[in-house]
Amino acid sequence: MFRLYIFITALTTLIALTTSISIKKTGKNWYKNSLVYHVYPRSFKDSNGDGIGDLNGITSKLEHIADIGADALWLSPIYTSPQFDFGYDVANYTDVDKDYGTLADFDKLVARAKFLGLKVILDFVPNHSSHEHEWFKKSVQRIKPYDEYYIWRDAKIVNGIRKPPNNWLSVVRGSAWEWNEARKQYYLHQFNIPQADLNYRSAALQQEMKNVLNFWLNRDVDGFRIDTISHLFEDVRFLDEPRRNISDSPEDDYETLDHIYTRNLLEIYDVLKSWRKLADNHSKTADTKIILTEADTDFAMYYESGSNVPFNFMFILDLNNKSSAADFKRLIDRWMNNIPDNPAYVANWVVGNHDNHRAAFRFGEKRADQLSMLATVLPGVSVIYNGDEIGMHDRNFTYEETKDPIGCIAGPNRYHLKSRDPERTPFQWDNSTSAGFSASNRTWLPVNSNYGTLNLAVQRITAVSHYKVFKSLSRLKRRPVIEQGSLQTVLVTENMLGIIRRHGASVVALVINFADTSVTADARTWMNIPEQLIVYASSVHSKLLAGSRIDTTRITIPGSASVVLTTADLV
Ligand SMILES: *[C@@H]1O[C@H](CO)[C@@H](O)[C@H](O)[C@H]1NC(C)=O
Ligand SMILES: *[C@@H]1O[C@H](CO)[C@@H](O)[C@H](O)[C@H]1NC(C)=O
Ligand SMILES: *[C@@H]1O[C@H](CO)[C@@H](O)[C@H](O)[C@H]1NC(C)=O
Ligand SMILES: *[C@@H]1O[C@H](CO)[C@@H](O)[C@H](O)[C@H]1NC(C)=O
Ligand SMILES: *[C@@H]1O[C@H](CO)[C@@H](O)[C@H](O)[C@H]1NC(C)=O
Ligand SMILES: *[C@@H]1O[C@H](CO)[C@@H](O)[C@H](O)[C@H]1NC(C)=O
Ligand SMILES: *[C@@H]1O[C@H](CO)[C@@H](O)[C@H](O)[C@H]1NC(C)=O
Ligand SMILES: CC(=O)N[C@H]1CO[C@H](CO)[C@@H](O)[C@@H]1O
Repeated sequence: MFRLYIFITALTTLIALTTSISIKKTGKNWYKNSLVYHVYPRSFKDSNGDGIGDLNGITSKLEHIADIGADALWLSPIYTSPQFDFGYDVANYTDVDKDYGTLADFDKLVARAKFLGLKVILDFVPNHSSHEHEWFKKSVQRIKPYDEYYIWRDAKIVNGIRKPPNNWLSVVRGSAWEWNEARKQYYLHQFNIPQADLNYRSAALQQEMKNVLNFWLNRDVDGFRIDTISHLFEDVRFLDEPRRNISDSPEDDYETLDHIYTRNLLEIYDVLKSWRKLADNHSKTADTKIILTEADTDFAMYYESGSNVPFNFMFILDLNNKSSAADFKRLIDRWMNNIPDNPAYVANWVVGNHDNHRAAFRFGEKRADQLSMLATVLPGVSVIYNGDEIGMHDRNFTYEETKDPIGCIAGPNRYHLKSRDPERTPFQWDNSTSAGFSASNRTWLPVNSNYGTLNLAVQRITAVSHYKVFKSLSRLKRRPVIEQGSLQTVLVTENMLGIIRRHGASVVALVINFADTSVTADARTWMNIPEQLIVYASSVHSKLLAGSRIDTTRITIPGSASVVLTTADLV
């Protein structure tokens, strides 16, 4: 359980014996083969018994993050916020919300993370601020330069009735415009009403956001994940967006419009480039500051504008438990082939996040390990959502229990289609009160009732567990065969996908059975791998024992199982 590496002094070796310390990756290329662990602070660990996760809680569990082999943790927003949208409505970009602690707690977290060899990445929410932000209050009063920090437009008067300036819809449903009586104008909110869109056509606002990035970089953070950057700019003509022919959605649903004037405008790339420059300014002599971006199109442009990780959401958005082996192969090949030819650009694979159902829900319990295997065996950056390393499940919510504003707004008949609460329940550390998440038995979201048997403590002492599979995968990821090896994707049979990495004489072969029943095939021939390989890791329900030898000319993979085979040098 201890991962001991390069320690120079006897003292640090002693500390390492009792602590899980990652091999610290340093230099310009540190991120290229990294494992990024996404922490949802509200649900990770509560240190003060108020039922809400906090920074000191995260600090107390950093060893777990180092233990599973992560290189970096990315924190969902911790900034001051009325928590209408749980931190995605920022009221002060340079302070920590009282729910989560203080700036001093943050500094302690960073110091401890650095000690453990972990990098710290913050969420940056540039698309909008809370309407409780000082800037918004000053903007309402037309105080310069704040008057231009948000998108304000006059009403359109139709037959004497005040109407929003155009037909734009909010992502959560309904008009994207909200009337402000004090300023006598509408302001734009592409998300919820309390989340006012910032105006990036204001130079003063752009400088303000740079100050925010500098503030955190000066506190030693290693980079940012930039939230829904595709919504940063709107077309200045403010024309109506065309309707799409969608019959089964309410007419004020976001999906009913074609968002040609509000999404993915080219100006985004200039802002991103300016943030890249700023970040590079802080890493002239240090490790690269990483920028991860959430965007839905044209990821080549994001690479070229300075994003190290334009999130690849294929496992979440494009593939599901009905997808075939061929679907996976096609999409993996497409992504790899579309990365612009530049050694600075590496692939990335997102297994899950706080906005989507968990991997174990999307693909089913038996296939929960499969995505972690793909994300770690494929080249590049793996992005894991907290809890996926132990195969946590979604929790089923009633409408009355629902907290996520998107779920609440959708109403009792549709909340289950929109709410993100199911994947945000507290982390299941052990079988004590509230799964060890909190000393209180009243937590901000209920703990999943399966925590007595599904928790980290039990998986640490069980011979075969998601935790152990995950840990062995992250160990493998650090080997040259994953870091530098070649990649080949093969359809072994209609239902069997093979991913092969080779480096010198080392071979890693991930074999996935997409059928519900077992499949036997000649993997040796189709994948061109050695006749004898060793089971390095296998999905929890597969019954293929790690360490056993496999004859690849007649390999049998149980239904829905996946297995990582390697040459003996890698075991
Ligand atoms: C944000 O919080 C910091 C630290 O508490 C404070 O100094 C600053 O004035 C606040 N900024 C705004 C815009 O409210
Ligand atoms: C929407 O449907 C109408 C009538 O069925 C059709 O004329 C129009 O071309 C369709 N628009 C799109 C964008 O498909
Ligand atoms: C980079 O740093 C220098 C000196 O610290 C500063 O003058 C310059 O404005 C910075 N550039 C950016 C893009 O932040
Ligand atoms: C497939 O996923 C859906 C949800 O996306 C789920 O309802 C269904 O149970 C899953 N099927 C299996 C076999 O896991
Ligand atoms: C989840 O809850 C809803 C509403 O209470 C119920 O209709 C549904 O059957 C439940 N699903 C599962 C998998 O328990
Ligand atoms: C709780 O977990 C501990 C080990 O972490 C185990 O010894 C104990 O039996 C478990 N209790 C129950 C009720 O499952
Ligand atoms: C929660 O804790 C309180 C106080 O310790 C206790 O009285 C109560 O029975 C507990 N409730 C549950 C559901 O465990
Ligand atoms: C709109 C927004 O808030 N962008 C991020 C930007 O805001 C939404 C709200 O979640 C967040 O969910 C997004 O993640």
